[in-house]
Amino acid sequence: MASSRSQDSGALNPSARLEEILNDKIRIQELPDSDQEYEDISPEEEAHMAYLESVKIPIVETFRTDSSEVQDETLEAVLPFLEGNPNDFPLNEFGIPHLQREKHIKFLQKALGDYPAPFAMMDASRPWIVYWSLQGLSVLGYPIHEYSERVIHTFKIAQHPNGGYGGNYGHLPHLAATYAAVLSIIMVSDPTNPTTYDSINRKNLWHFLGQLKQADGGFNMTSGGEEDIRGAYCALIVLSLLNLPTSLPPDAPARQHGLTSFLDNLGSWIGKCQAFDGGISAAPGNEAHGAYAFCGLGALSILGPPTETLHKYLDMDRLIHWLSARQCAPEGGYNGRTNKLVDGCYSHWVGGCWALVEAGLPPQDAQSTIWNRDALARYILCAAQFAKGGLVDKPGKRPDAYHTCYNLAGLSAAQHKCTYDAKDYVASKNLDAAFHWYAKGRFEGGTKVWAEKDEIEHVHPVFVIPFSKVEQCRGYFEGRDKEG
Ligand code: FPP
Ligand code: K
Ligand code: ZN
Repeated sequence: MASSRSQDSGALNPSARLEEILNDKIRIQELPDSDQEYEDISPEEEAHMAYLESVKIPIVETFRTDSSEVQDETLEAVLPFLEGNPNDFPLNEFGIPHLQREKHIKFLQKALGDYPAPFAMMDASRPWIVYWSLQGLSVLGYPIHEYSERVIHTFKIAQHPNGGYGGNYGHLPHLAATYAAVLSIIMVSDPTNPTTYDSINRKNLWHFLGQLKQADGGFNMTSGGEEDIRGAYCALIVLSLLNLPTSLPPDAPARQHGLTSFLDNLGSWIGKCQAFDGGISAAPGNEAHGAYAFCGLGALSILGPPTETLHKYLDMDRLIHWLSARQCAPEGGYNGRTNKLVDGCYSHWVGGCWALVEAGLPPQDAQSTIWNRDALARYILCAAQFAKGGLVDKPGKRPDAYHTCYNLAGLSAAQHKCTYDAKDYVASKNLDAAFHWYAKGRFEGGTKVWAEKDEIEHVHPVFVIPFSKVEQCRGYFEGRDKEG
């Protein structure tokens, strides 16, 4: 069915249109005036229009700043995609573009291919590109085992002789590269072929992490590098997934300050990253940012059950208030910080916080939610899909593996229900907390936005890889460590 939404787009030039919206002269979605057009509108499309109407610019600030200028430009770029269908994507029964699954798969396959010479400067990000692409392909349901040999080879040479991973051969090891490398290896690994898991030198990795632990509880990103909350999250991810001992290696500098465990002072250090406004920042005293909120919540969800750790170290009321304020209206997607612009990658960095936050709240009705999943899905499907494949920050931007991975992770979070079961947690077991999440199928509340065939795979809310890969990896190393 040709939707009225596509017919309406471009009727006004965007800036004139925005002017009128700002002056409250017109409804965001004009209803068509001929009977013929009315017949074309399903109840679901009407609901979509009602949504656009309900979220039209809430407060107009008359004082102009650089921030208000770019915000207006962003609305001009985004609104035509929410109201119409400038990419001419096939629309679902709710009048919203279908997920362009095949195109996104092709885009990510290409992202795993060769790059022209100017991309040499991206070499330090090689592990990230591999991780984003493999995770994006997995969530789209594409079987990634064909990449396993290449992945193992890539990380065999990027593994530093003293432990940890750098971007490529000869690079110094870095915690972000190590995080992305370990997740990539785990995603293509399979317990029936242990050589993939065993390509990780866990003992050297443990020593590398020991060099990064700081006396105040946090982690440096690299030896002598910056200490920030990414370090806490990345370190806990690899410690827990690979079942590494939490005791500090004998040569760890933090031992000279009386610390004996990777976990010493860590929860309270993360707590100090909570800013005055309730958000979480990279390090104590900095500006709160959504990506760091995810790192903080993820780290605390590994340190212990979120039912205990979130309230112990964070003011959750203030954090929830801050996270809620990141969802932009009428865009529907998230921004990363106060007074900044909607961006598809925050679909995960902020959208992915909710599963963790909800796990720490008293049990609620399975179909209720404290965030607007529909609005996020609308932004992703309408505004973040690039015509030729891949997903973007916002309309007008080029797609990349990073925005493709994290838009899709956010879409998955919006589509699915997942719960935490604290009763299976064993405090005496090594970093056991993050292994008690359960995928509970489709989220059925809210209004319909995506077609059934556009439902994508579950993503583990803490590790951000497929659930099955989390279980297989931890199970493999637990078994191995029992053998001694
Ligand atoms: C600001 O960029 C972005 C940041 C300050 C943080 C970015 C960090 C991450 C995306 C991920 C960290 C997580 C791990 C696991 C390493 P900007 O000013 O360009 O964007 P903005 O205007 O949207 O804030
Ligand atoms: K951004
Ligand atoms: Zn982004």
